[in-house]
Amino acid sequence: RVAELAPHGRQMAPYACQRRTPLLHSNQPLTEALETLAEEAGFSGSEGRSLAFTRAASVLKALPGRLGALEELGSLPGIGEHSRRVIQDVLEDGVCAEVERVKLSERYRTMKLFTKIFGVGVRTASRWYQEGLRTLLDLQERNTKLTRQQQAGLRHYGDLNTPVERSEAESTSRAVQEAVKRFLPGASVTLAGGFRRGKPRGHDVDLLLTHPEEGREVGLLSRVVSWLDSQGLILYQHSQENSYGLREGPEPLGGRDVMDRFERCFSIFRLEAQGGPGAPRGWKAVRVDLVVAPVSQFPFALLGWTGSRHFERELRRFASRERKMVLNSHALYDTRQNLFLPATSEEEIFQHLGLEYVPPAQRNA
Ligand code: DGT
Ligand code: MG
Repeated sequence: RVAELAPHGRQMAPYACQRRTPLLHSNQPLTEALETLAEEAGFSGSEGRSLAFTRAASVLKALPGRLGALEELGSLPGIGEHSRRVIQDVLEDGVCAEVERVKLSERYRTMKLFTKIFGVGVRTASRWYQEGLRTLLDLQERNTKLTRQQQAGLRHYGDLNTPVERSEAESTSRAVQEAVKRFLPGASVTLAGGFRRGKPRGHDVDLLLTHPEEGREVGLLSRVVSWLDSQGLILYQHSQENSYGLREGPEPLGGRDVMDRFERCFSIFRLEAQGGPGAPRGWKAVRVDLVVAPVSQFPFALLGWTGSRHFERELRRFASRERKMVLNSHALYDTRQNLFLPATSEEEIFQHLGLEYVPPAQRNA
């Protein structure tokens, strides 16, 4: 049974970064149910519970075939009592009553509506819900105080919640590439995020900029963004300066959702429509993240920005628990030897960690 279930005929490894997780898998109804509960737990501030459901879903995504019976769960790691019940319900009835209740609940639906606004996180959405706000119209009519980012998010709500197609991600990348070429020939633009993992569509376009000569990338981003702006390509942007390396030693980059310190631009592009007769108008708003990495940090940035989020979280957890190393999107630090472990490729980072290399298409944990 175990041999039949586990990839490569081995028992399934406990960390997602030790497994291969393809984009398409055979347990969609189960993972959808578990991920709904993970999302709902996140909305309630129960990070631990959310993580437990996410872990269970991730294990099922790595199975080579459809889970037929509850007994097959026996050999799998990380599936708790609650997840097991959900799986049993879906296997037996096709749906899980608890999940259906959540999906219909006013709180879940409102939280989903609000957190889909660019710039609105769980805390803000939760506060609005408690104040009795329920719709996007409520936000406008009650003059809710919004940041500039949230205003842009609301203005382009429809577009930003329409998936970005791969062709759109590629034309965005080309536009940025052209701008980059004007100011710094030799610099590169790399499409990361879900598209690098092979997803056909996504919620945004994640682009990494670097130059083979360390230091040459400094100052590039503001020039590129100004130029794109002058061409009418930018509907919104706010930039953040590089703040890495201001202190010596490893930076654990605390916070719940580990942010990095690269020079970075959060933006909304005005993308010319790809044509097609059904196109309602000539352009579409698309979320774009531009991140600049010095070449010595580039492999870490690439690994960190390719995702999935769960794969990244598991990599960091593996590094810290199993190897006493601190991994982030800038560097890998060995706390036993008190030194940074440099890398010129993602493969080398996996080697430092003593992990088998997992190609991007298999990081859909
Ligand atoms: P989607 O929803 O289709 O865009 O899917 P992804 O996988 O592209 O998700 P996204 O764009 O939210 O994030 C891509 C990866 O980049 C993810 O593994 C986490 C990472 N990432 C996103 N934001 C940050 C950040 O602020 N700092 C760091 N270090 N990583 C981030
Ligand atoms: Mg993305």
